[in-house]
Amino acid sequence: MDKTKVSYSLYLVTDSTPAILGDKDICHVVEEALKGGVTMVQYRDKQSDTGLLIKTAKKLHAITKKYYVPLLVNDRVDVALAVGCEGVHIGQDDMDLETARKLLGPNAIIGVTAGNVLEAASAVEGGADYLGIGTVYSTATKRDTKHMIGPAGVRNILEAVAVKMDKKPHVVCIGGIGAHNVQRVLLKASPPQWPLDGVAIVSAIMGSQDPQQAAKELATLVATPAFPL
Ligand code: TZP
Ligand code: MG
Repeated sequence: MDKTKVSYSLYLVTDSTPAILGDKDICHVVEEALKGGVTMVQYRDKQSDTGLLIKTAKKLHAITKKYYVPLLVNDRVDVALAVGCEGVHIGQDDMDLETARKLLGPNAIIGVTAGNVLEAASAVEGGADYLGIGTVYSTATKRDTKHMIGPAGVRNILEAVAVKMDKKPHVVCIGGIGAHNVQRVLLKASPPQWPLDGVAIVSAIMGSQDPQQAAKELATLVATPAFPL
């Protein structure tokens, strides 16, 4: 897959916990979301052991490939390598970007979580393909988040990094985003010199009883810029 052709506009991040996935099948939910229009998928599973992670990631990869959508694995470079999927998403406590790039190679998509200017600048410097900025709003999906930065916080980070760096990787934001606020978030979080490419979403799709419809609605909203009122 040519990583320069990838769209970051509606980025689905999975969750396997009963609170969000319930008794639904992860592969079914992801396929429905792909039919609805998600453009990128991250397999995020903090509970399963390595064997199950690899097994599930392989199944998900067989599905995402049918839709020409990249699959990334959260945290685990070893799982991404085992599966041969398109990349990884690493946080500040995971494997460092330089090592991940060495292991995965130049064609892999590597995304990095950034919650402040320092983290974002170092990810840009290190050659991240995209930044996942957040947490935007408080969310039950990630309870360990200490502070929420809001759309203005995302914008401030991008503005500050833009003046220091020539490189501008793709950027999405994450945390508490759904159909009710996605247009406002994109509008308020995007500085003119470095607009967001899209949003990353967990519960608004994974927790929906109709993930295809949820993704469809979000895809339409993301493609329809809000008016600055
Ligand atoms: N990182 C920051 S917030 C978050 C992650 C993985 C979870 C976002 O979940 P939701 O359900 O889209 O608010
Ligand atoms: Mg992580």
